[in-house]
Amino acid sequence: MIRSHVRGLSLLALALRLSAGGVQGPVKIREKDGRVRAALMDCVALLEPIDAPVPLAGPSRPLSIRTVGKRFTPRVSIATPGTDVTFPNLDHILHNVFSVTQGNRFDTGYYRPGDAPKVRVTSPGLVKLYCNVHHQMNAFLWVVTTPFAQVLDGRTGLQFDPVPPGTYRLRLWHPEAGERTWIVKVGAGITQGAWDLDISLPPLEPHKNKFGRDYAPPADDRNY
Ligand SMILES: [Cu+2]
Repeated sequence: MIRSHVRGLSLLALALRLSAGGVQGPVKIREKDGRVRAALMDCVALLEPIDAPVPLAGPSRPLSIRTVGKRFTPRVSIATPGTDVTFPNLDHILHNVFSVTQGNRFDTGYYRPGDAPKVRVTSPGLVKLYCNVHHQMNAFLWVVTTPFAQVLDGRTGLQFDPVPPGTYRLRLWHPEAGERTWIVKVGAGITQGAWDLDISLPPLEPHKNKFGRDYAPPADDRNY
C-alpha cells in the first residue's frame, strides 16, 4: 500500500517534470439579484483527471472541524478517503456531529466541552454534517481522490499549478449554489478560464435530526 502510494507520487513527479501545465482564472458567485460576491468563501474547486496521468491522493493529514459559538469551523473542508477527522468542542455546551450521507454515515454521540471525537471518512463524495442538538449548525466535507482540490476561501479565483497535461473535469461547488462542472483540457503552460456559480439555495438546507425527525422547538435549546 505504502509502496504503491510512493510509486504513484514518483509517477506524478515524473509527469510534472516532463511537461507541467496548470489551470487558473477568476471564479464568480452571483447572488439571486445578480450582484457578484466580493470574495469567495466556502467554495470548493476540484480538478478530476478524466484522461491524465494523475495518481489517487493518499490519506490526508488528520483534519479538525471545531465547534465554536454553535458553528462548525471551518464550515467547508476537504479530505481524502481514510482521513481521520476530529471535532474539538471549544464551546461550553454539548454538541453532536452526525452524517446520514450514504457511504460516510456516523454519529459522534453528545460530546462535552473540551472533548474531540474522531471519525474516519471512507467514501468519496460530499458529506453533510449536522448537530443533533442545534438545528442551525451545518458543515460540509468533500472527500476526494484527486490531489487537485481547494477551498477558495478569501480568493477571487482558482489556481492549480503544476498539473500534468490531459483532460480534466473541473467541479465547482458552493453550499448555496450547488455544483457545476466543466471539461478542461490542460496542455503545457497555464490554461486560462473563467467560471461562475449562481446562488439558488438557502444558507441552511432543510434537514431532519439524526433520528429522521423534526428538531425540537428552539425553546428547548436553552438546556444545552
Ligand atoms: Cu451543536
